[in-house]
Parts: sequence; structure tokens; C-alpha cells
Amino acid sequence: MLKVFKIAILGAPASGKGTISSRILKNYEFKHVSSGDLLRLHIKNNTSLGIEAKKYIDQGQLVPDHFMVKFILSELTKLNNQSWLLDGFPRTRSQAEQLWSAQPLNFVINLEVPFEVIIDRVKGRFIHLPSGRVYNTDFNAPKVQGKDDVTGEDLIQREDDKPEAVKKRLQIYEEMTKPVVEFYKEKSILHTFQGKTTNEIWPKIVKFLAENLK
Ligand code: G5P
Ligand code: MG
Repeated sequence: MLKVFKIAILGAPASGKGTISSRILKNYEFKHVSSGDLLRLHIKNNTSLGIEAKKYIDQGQLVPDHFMVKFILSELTKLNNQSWLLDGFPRTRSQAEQLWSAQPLNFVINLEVPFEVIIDRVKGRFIHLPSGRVYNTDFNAPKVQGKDDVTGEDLIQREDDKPEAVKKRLQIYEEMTKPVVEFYKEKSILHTFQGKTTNEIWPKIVKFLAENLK
């Protein structure tokens, strides 16, 4: 990979953005910028940003645009001359427009997974908070139950994976994030990958990246 690439991965909550991102990172040198992982770290560290964001996240609501745009653009400016993979941002048309003015993307990967599959999946999700590593009791279970494979530290369940918050997040995705998909379609940089499982989607992404990351 000779050029610097700026790409984003879109998809509904629990569609597999984090899982696919970690597979991409094993094959390519990208800096992974996950808005959700970054916010959860701020919450864990009790920063003023984390305290503000927690009010929205635990309810399954979006954190306000002005707050998110400032936060993510400042993260991206730290990554001059590095390729990055943005996960979870943008999530509203306004975020997409502001990102486009500051940092235009090369392309966007859009994951389409049926909602009934998603609802089933989140019940089994566990995460390692410091690294963002994601596990699932039925899909990629940790080697030792409840412990991170790399550090052996405890895994946690996300507050917003409770059924009511998941319902809210899917509803917000329909209303607020679908227009982002349209935005990138208009720019002709949207690439959609459909499937019920990550293993079904992954080979299509491998092929796409091999053809486009040169
Ligand atoms: P997040 O953290 O960005 P979401 O809701 O977009 O949250 P999430 O939940 O992190 O997305 P994901 O990354 O798409 O999901 O999916 P994942 O974690 O890889 O996979 C989900 C589960 O399924 C895992 O347990 C995984 O192991 C399992 N899995 C994967 N593939 C398969 C499979 O094939 N089969 C099975 N059985 N399992 C599988 O954002 C959180 C909150 O932060 C705020 C919002 O409040 C948001 O709700 N936020 C923002 N607010 C405003 N603007 C923004 N830009 C914001 N970004 C974050
Ligand atoms: Mg994620």
C-alpha cells in the first residue's frame, strides 16, 4: 500500500464494523479510529467528555453532532500521512458533510446485515474495554470465559447492549444514518456488502480491498 488511504466503514449497530475492522488491520496498515471505542475509553477514565457522552450512549441516543465532529476531526488531524479506517463516524448527514470538507474519503464500506440477525447477536457480545477487542459467546468466544485473550483482563457487557437501548439504536440508525449512505452514494464512493455473517461478508471485502488498495 503506497498511497495514504482514508476510508470509513458504515453499518447498523452490531453489523460487524469492529469485527471487520480488526480483520482489515491484520492485513493492512491502517490506524483504526472507532468513535464508540474512543468514547467508551473517555467514559471509563471519567473525563469531562466521557461524562457528557455517557448521558446519551447509555440511552442508545446519538451524541450531538457539534461535539462528535470536533472530537473526531481532532483525532484525525493527529494522523497526518497515515492511512486510517474510520468506524462509527459519520452517523448523520451533517457529520458526513463536515468530514467531507475537512477530510474527503477515498471510499466507504457499507455493511448490510438483517436486523433480526443483529438483535440476536448483541445478546452474546462481550468487550475488552481498553483495547476495544470484541467477542461473542456463539461466534468468537474468548479462550477463557469472561477474560481477554491477550491481556487476561475482565471482559464487560456494554450498557447500551440492553434490549431497550438496542431497539433505540436500530431506530436511530434507520432515521439518522441511512441518509449518510445516500450521501456517499451521491459521491460515488459507496461499496455495499451484504450477508448474515461476517464470514460470508469477509471474502467479498478481501477481494474489494485487493483491487482498490494499491
Ligand atoms: P458504537 O460503538 O460505534 P454501534 O452501535 O455503531 O456502536 P457496534 O455496536 O459497536 O456498533 P459493530 O462494531 O458494528 O457494532 O459490530 P461488532 O462489535 O463487530 O459485532 C457485534 C457482535 O457480533 C460482536 O459480539 C461480534 O463478536 C459479533 N459478530 C460479528 N460477526 C458475527 C457473525 O458472523 N456471527 C455471530 N454470531 N456474531 C458475530 O457506538 C456506540 C454509541 O456511541 C455513540 C452513540 O451513542 C452510539 O450508540 N456514538 C456516536 N454518536 C454520535 N455520532 C457518532 N458518530 C457516534 N459514534 C458513536
Ligand atoms: Mg463497534
